[in-house]
Amino acid sequence: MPLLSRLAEATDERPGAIRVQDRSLSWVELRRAAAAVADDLRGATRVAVPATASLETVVGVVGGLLAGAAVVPVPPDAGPMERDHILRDSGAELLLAVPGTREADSPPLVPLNLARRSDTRHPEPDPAATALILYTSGTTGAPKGAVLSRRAVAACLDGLADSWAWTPDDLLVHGLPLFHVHGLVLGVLGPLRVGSRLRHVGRPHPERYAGAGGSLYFGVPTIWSRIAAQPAAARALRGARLLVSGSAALPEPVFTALAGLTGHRPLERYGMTETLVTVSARADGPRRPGIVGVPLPGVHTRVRDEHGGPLPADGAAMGELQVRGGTLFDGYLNRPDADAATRTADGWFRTGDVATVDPDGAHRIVGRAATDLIKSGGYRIGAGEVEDALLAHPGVREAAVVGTPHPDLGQQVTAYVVGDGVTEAELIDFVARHLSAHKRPRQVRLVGALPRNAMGKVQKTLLTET
Ligand code: MCA
Ligand code: AMP
Repeated sequence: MPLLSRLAEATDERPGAIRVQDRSLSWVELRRAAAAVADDLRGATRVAVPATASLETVVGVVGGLLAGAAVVPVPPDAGPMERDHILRDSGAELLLAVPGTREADSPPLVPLNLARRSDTRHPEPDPAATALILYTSGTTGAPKGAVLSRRAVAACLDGLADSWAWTPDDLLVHGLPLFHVHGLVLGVLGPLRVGSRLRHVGRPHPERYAGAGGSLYFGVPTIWSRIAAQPAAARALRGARLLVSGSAALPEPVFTALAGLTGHRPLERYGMTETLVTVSARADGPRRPGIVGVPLPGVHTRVRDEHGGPLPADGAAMGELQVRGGTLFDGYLNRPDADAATRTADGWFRTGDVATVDPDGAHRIVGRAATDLIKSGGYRIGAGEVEDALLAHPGVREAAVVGTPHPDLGQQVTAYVVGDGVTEAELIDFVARHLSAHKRPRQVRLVGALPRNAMGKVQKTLLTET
């Protein structure tokens, strides 16, 4: 079934089906508003959308998809360095002008007016066409654009609908950012494909989740941990059907607290920007702390040792998780070198995550192979990108960035800096202005020297031991 065929055929005029904060559209209104955007985009192959948590973003993204363009969401707080990179690297020909769009150095703007309507029927693009280019951090350098086809997005959402028994009767609630797989693919395109209603609460504050009356809730572990810390908000979720956690490991104490307060054992699932969601617990299956479930329909996984040899599914042998199947991306835009590094000779994608598999097929993510990818609040942050941003400050001579444990965020970005007359606050602010604010170090430790080995390479493990 084509990616947006349910929306394209929609006749449901009931108000409030797709709501972001305090504004909403019916299914038919969304189809007609998005078709008006698509009319303006005809012929464009790549369109950038400033991805604020707003109804404009929903209409802009859907309009781009109806037009058959590849949509490039731009994080709304991306500093100039990151924004310019995304716009230039993606080759976006147009930028949808939602309120707050900055106009300097951007492709031509197309105004986005939610009041417009069109009944144009846009022809369905080839399923192999690109739906989204999502920028994601690697261990070094600027973020890379992961090219995701319409077919891959549809395969992932159909797999999740099956796994979670997600139906048009559901009301999905979340407050996730709309420039990543979690909030945008699962959290916006999911309801549109399944036919369920959506309520995006703007920011993921516990009281907003509590007041939303949903059946299906999405959150990253930081959000679930904050909800568990507010028992009244957590108890308000008792009427829900399914609480889903992903993007980072859900700590066992949070799992247990949520289960006690809400009466629901949270359901964990695992994914990556490059692979979409590949492994998930099932609504009708067991939900155990630390277990991210079983491969979605059409997805295959295997665990390999450091020499590429097979490891048994005995719940103990740890190795790199590798995946293949219909949800995988088509590659990194303009980066064949990076592509080659992530594929095995026999065509499997190397996730870089370390996993075990139980005899019954249940997967457990036990860590990451590389320490230079940090997960903070569910955001993936490359140490190298933050180091480059710090080194652009004239008072910074050397910088090494690591992830350190944080009770709320899972990991926090911690920077070790050798500098001349700089302060911690000044450097945190400097990074927040140049990159997305969530990439800023939460702590900067000013040191006299960085520990290096005989080759001159920074020994990051020694930093975190001090
Ligand atoms: C703070 N802010 C600043 C500064 N300090 N702005 C400028 N300069 C500064 N020095 C601002 C921020 O812009 C933000 O503004 C506000 O302060 C707080 O930001 P932050 O620190 O990020 O908030 P937080 O409360 O600590 O965030 C926790 C969070 C967030 C809500 C859990 O981390 C989050 O939304 N995480 C979700 C990540 C996610 O969706 N990941 C999915 C990728 P403002 O309030 O205006 O924003 S993973 C994925 O897609 C895969 C496939 C998967 O498996 O799901
Ligand atoms: P991103 O590309 O931002 O989606 O980040 C993907 C990474 O998030 C994966 O490679 C994992 O390291 C991590 N991740 C996602 N879901 C989970 C989960 N349920 N448990 C543990 N780690 C996860």
